Amino acid sequence: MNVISPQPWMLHPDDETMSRDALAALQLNRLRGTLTRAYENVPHYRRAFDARGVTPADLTDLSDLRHFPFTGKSDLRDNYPYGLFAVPRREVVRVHASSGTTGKPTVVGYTAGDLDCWADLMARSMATAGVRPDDVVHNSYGYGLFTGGLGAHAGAERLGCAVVPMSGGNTERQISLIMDLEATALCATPSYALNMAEVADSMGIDLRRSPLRIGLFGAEPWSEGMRAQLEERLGVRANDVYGLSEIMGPGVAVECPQRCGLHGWEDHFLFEVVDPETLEPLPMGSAGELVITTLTKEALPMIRYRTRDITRLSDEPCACGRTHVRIMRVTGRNDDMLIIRGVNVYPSQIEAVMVGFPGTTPHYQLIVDREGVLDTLSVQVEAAPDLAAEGYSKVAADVRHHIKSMIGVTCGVTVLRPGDVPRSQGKAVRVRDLRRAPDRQGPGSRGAPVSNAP
Ligand code: DLL
Repeated sequence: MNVISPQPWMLHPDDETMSRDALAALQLNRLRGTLTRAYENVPHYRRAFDARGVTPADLTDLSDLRHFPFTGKSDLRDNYPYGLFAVPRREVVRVHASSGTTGKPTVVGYTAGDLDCWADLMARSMATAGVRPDDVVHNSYGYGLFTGGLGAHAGAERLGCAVVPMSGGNTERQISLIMDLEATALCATPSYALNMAEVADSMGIDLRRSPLRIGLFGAEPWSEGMRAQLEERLGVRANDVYGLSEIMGPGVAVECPQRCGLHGWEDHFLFEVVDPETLEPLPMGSAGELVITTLTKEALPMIRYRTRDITRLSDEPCACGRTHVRIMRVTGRNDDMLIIRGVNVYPSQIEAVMVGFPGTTPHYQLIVDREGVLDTLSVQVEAAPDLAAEGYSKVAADVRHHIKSMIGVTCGVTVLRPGDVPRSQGKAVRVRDLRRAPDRQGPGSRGAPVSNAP
């Protein structure tokens, strides 16, 4: 285990500033080991490699990874619950699961070594974002099967912080405890953090006057507008943290103070961006789907896992001194994309247009429906508390016009009264897709998607 370095801003300076050549050599070595363990211990990988006519011995260079098969969420489902595990069950000491939108959950597992590594990487991520050992970390990520709560908890403890293990919900109590225990760092989804700011306001508490100074927000897409709102209302510096259960949980990548993308920890993960249609790897800098291969995971090695997250990578040197690749802010998932009358729309684009819009609050929902053969989009946005009822229709028309001119999509806009858009307790539900409502479909079909909120 790494110990805290004398340079307070880097927890693992040797690892975080490794030359790109040294990183590539380490990756090649670790990748060979991972492919071999997967091939030898996981029947699914053996079958998938055989079907592509490759064996671990075919990897002589990192670029050879392109010949190996992808892994998707459906492979986890098809091998539910333990079929992709590469170690005997007695070596697994923890499982987590995500509820997903339909059917069986996705189960992931960890050896004691995996948990140790995760705590290290989450501690490294927190330190990179600016959290320090003397911080009091109020952790509002959900505890339980969701990886957010226990992942952030272990990282904060490993860094040496005092952790308040709150989980989500019971928001008034959370606000009181933030004040009483003098929390200096907040871990939460950005939508829940905004909910907390609102509840604090209603309690007459100004969180900007509290000792809170830093926020570590992730688990869902959020915009620069949302960042501005969170910084203004909570009085924190808001940093982005990324991760996913299939790969580990939170701590796969994090923003450093330069805020020019999230450093993805390449000593433990190999990042590719592929064209979502052709699945061909794209050159550094191109936008596409993020694909991640684990390099050190023992219980659940993942080979070329298709995250569905849309982003691009940058290996330009970062002023912070860290050499690890930067993953640009994830703005959405390719399975989130809506096609409205031929225009591709990501919910995050709507958020980028709307958050901070005069006369509204940053709470919104998108309703997708179908009229005949055409998909329709309507946006429900909430009126600011000081907006008079007579002003609603003008705000609706302005938002509609703005969305049309910025994104090119025509949508209906309804302005709801303050408090009428449901508040997030974890991951926000931004889209209600009525096209898949149960009463619109035949027997055996699935219902409308629900959030995989913790
Ligand atoms: O959300 C792990 C996590 C917990 C990350 C706490 C950060 C903080 P899952 O529930 O498996 O794991 O969901 C993973 O959430 O593929 C993205 O689509 C989305 N996501 C996670 N972090 C971000 C982020 C956790 N910073 C899925 N920005 C991922 C945008 C994010 N999307």
